[in-house]
Amino acid sequence: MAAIITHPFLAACRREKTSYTPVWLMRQAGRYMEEYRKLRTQHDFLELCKRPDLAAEITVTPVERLGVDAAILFADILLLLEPMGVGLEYTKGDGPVIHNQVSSRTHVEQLLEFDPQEALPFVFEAVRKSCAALNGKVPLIGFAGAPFTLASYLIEGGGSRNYLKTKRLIYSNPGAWRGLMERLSSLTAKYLNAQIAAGADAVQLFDSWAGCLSPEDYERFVLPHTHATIANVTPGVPVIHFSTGTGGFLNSLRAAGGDIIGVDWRVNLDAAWDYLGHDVGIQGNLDPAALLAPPREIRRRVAEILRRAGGRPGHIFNLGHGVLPETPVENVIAMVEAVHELSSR
Ligand code: 1CP
Repeated sequence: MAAIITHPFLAACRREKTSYTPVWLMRQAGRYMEEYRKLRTQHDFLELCKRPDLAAEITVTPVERLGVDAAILFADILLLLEPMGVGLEYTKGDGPVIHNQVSSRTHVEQLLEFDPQEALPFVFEAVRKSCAALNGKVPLIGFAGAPFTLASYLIEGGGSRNYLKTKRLIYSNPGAWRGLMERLSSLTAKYLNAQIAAGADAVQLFDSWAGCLSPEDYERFVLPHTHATIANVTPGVPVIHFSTGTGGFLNSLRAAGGDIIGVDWRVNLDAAWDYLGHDVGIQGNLDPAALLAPPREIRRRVAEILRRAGGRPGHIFNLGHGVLPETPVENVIAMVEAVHELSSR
């Protein structure tokens, strides 16, 4: 246990000095990895999520293969939506689909109530199995979707380009929107706390699509609900609050909470950190596409981000979004090595 407490990832979450900058990658367990693609030929995605033995294996493999400083649970943000009775499906090539979309207050009221602990036992078993397999080598990050990003999937029925259905509901039916966000906010906090109770050492909240909003809309319609989620996370457990495309309202992301704010590559890391204030940590922010470049160029870009972080405590190196399926695994390894080597102090 002592090894975990002093691990660089958790020290960085607390903005303590570390001997090098810790690094992990969003989607480090995914399709760019041969081991994962092989498992996927035998099992569909939801089956992998619901088999704790396989989910734990997928969680641990990248830690061994890449030398990263944290593991992230293999699961998906949309698993929490399935017990609401909305009909979740992962279709080949097209990503996730929600069959019964939400477009009115009646729909919000029809969403089934449940306790995450009882409805998603396989997630918590995967956390326990992952922790056992990691055996204190690196911490385990649990995660959930933030209320806005989850709501957008419920309303759009999948990914979206412009989030028009979501915005229409916000603008034309603010009561239904508030009801939906309150439900998602309390559910998400319970879900994260159950992952923590099962052994997760830190949690990340993914607000992947918040960047489609104006600063004013984020502040009025999202911030209070994300704030409520984060405020209800078990005290003392680090929270990473991640989003993309939100460089124009990082102050509001900060106000919503989190020990570490995750930023993408559309903003320079030093400018983002100045904007956030140096009394909060930062995670990021290499463009995932940079991992398609030759290793020498990857190293140059890693050095540039470390220079912008300025050796200040509280930087966790990551991509600005998930690893792309086209990424060569050797390039990921080169990135992790470059971060460790160039940040050693
Ligand atoms: O094998 C496959 O075809 C499934 C691909 C896949 C994988 C590997 C999906 C479907 N989800 C995942 C795992 C996953 N999802 C993890 C595992 C841990 C890791 O290694 O990081 C995590 C943290 C997520 C989180 C997630 N799911 C997010 C937030 C992060 C992000 O990328 O912004 C989102 C938006 C989802 C929804 C989702 N699930 C799957 C896909 C392809 C998507 C995105 C679809 C879209 O663009 O709307």
